[in-house]
Amino acid sequence: MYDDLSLEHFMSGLKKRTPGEKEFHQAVYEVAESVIPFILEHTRYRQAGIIQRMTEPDRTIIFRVNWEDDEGHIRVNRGYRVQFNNSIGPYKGGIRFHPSVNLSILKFLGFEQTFKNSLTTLPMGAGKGGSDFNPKGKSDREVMRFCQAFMTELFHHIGPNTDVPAGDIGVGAREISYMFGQYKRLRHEFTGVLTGKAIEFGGSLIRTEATGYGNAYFMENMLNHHNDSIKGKTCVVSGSGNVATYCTEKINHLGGKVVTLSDSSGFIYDKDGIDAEKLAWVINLKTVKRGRISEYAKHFGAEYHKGKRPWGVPCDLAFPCATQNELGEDDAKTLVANGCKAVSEGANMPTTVEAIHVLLENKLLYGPGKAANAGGVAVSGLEMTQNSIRMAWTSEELEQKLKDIMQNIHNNCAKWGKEGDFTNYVKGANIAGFIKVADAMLAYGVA
Ligand code: NDP
Ligand code: 2IT
Repeated sequence: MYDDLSLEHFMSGLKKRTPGEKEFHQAVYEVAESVIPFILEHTRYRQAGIIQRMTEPDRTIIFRVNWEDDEGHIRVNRGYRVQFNNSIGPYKGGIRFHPSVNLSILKFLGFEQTFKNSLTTLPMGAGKGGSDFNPKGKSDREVMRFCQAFMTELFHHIGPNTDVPAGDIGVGAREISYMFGQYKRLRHEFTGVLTGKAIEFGGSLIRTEATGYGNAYFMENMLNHHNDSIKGKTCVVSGSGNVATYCTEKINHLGGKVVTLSDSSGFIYDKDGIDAEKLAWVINLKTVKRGRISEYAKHFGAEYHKGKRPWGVPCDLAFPCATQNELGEDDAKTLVANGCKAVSEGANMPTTVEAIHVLLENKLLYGPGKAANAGGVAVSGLEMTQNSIRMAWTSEELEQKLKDIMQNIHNNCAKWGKEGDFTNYVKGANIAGFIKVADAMLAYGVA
């Protein structure tokens, strides 16, 4: 049945089965490019149809969410949970609230999560969920009512040993708290069913910082592996949310200088660097005042470029930390022309396939999100462990564990991605992530 396992034949079958799911096709293509040649060398994976099974979620739950806004109008949104693969642990992955959310985006994210969670070495399967609800401009009470309504359906499908969601775009501490409160009320049970909780009710220290810190550590690992480091480097970061801000913080700790941040309206360029004090101001702007990054330019007298992304600013290192497909082929060419040496992805799939090819052809060090941003879900895994043993580790212990996990992910990717003197981290991450899940699936037989 799987006689023709060429990339083209496999992708055309996938596209026929999932018409219109362009982000999902893109995520699968990026994996299949490196994993299919590996499968062709290892017939056990081919005969068992592992890649065909891995690209079909275990199940997808889609539901209506009704809620009432502050004016008393009834609003309707769509909720989702894609339970992608639980071969190596309970489904695990974030929840995204953004108007662009659709099945294709959640399937791409759930698929990526399979490899990412495997790379952490912790026992976590893969899932992703969310809604087309837009939290921007909503009052706290509206967000609360939405989160409660969302959880009123979702709670049937999740549990601490079944499926453990967390945050993603538009879902931070506030939303996790509202959802956890509703789960606890509906189930009449206090369990670690969500990660990213507040410290008072079972959250883990360092979880808030983990994705951004982990991404900076991944970059540092790639550079160290090639006899270099972040110290003294000019860095361009996109986004100004959870991942972007804590990535900036860790770059600062490691001696780099971050000169840009962005949001969906534009980017700021601060040639003097975004130091700890300015960063604290940004975190307050984004998490408390819920304002726009343009206000930074006014407040600190920096440049603001409306409607633009930051990739044209000359840099040594680039850290896309906002959203998918935010770095295209022309942006990659600009980075190369400006002498950029490495790209490490805090966001999921921020770089298009064409842009990845440009980076690899020009021998940049390129850390794909499934490896470079795995620190977030890794500390989520550590939050699950702490909930299970009913104890809490210290910040120092957790940061050391995060550092060790990122180093281990790096080394595993470097091992499988070695191409002479060059390290192809895309190939490395895909193959290293694939093996653990594939071997578990083989062990279960046809299940
Ligand atoms: P936040 O909601 O905290 O921040 C998102 C940031 O990205 C904001 O600055 C936002 O700007 C910007 N952004 C969102 N959508 C777009 C868009 N369509 N175009 C331009 N800018 C956009 O989310 P996170 O920081 O948590 O997530 C950022 C990325 O990191 C996502 O790809 C997410 O999947 C990934 N990630 C997150 C993890 C986590 O632990 N939170 C873990 C691993 C990966 P604006 O305010 O204008 O919308
Ligand atoms: O993309 C991701 O890895 C996340 N949004 C975090 C998932 C998690 O379960 O912590």
